[in-house]
Amino acid sequence: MKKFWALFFYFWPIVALYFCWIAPESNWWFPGEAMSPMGVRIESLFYLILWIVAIVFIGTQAALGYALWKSAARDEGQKAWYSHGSHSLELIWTIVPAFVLVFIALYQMDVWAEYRVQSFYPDSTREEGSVAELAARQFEWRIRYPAPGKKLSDEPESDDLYWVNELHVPTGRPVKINLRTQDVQHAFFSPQLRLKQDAVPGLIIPVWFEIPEAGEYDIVCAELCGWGHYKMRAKIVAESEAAYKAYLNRLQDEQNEDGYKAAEEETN
Ligand SMILES: [Cu+2]
Repeated sequence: MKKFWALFFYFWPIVALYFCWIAPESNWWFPGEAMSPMGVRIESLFYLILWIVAIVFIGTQAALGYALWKSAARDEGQKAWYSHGSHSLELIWTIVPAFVLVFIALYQMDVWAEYRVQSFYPDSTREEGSVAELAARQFEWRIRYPAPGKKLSDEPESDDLYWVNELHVPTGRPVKINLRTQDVQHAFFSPQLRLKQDAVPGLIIPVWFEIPEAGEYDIVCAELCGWGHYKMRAKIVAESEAAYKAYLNRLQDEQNEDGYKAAEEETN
């Protein structure tokens, strides 16, 4: 009976490993492929950590299984054996994880700096400034662009362009946006870009990303911000430079349309 329980407890870590193994191919894993160069790097960091954890997991489970099996196979009459532990083993399992953690901390510094530290953002984004402001509020994303040819200012300008829940950006180059919130704390999350940043009341947080391929990418809110949190879904529309410019021009025309021109054309 003891052997049965030893095998029973041994079975579950194997099931867990099996599911981890088949998860990526069965699409239970990430929300699709990483669609930005930074996303690919973040994913490779994730996999590095996952591999380290997997090796430790397999090692500890194998040791546990060995101990379970050995004691299950022991004679009924055998006496218990007490130990005060092993000083050298304790040293090893303290020093090795410490080195692993320091290694991970140093290894991810470049990616982290480029992802989060403004002075490491791509030069072009610092020269160009932000292409748009993304302001979260309960429960939508408000987008403000500067008028074509102008730079985005922190305070709204009279000729700014507005839209809701659809952010247009050009493909193939790094772009920066200003993230804000108009009420509570929200979090800007784009799963395919592997990009996540809290929007904090009172702060303007610059976020940059680069999308090589034209298409639509999800934006969701990753901070439980109220009853309508679930519906804070929006999208990034990445399109060619020309299509992006045309979109802004169209937005400008629509926004400044006062009906006068159309009416004049009708009477002619
Ligand atoms: Cu929210």
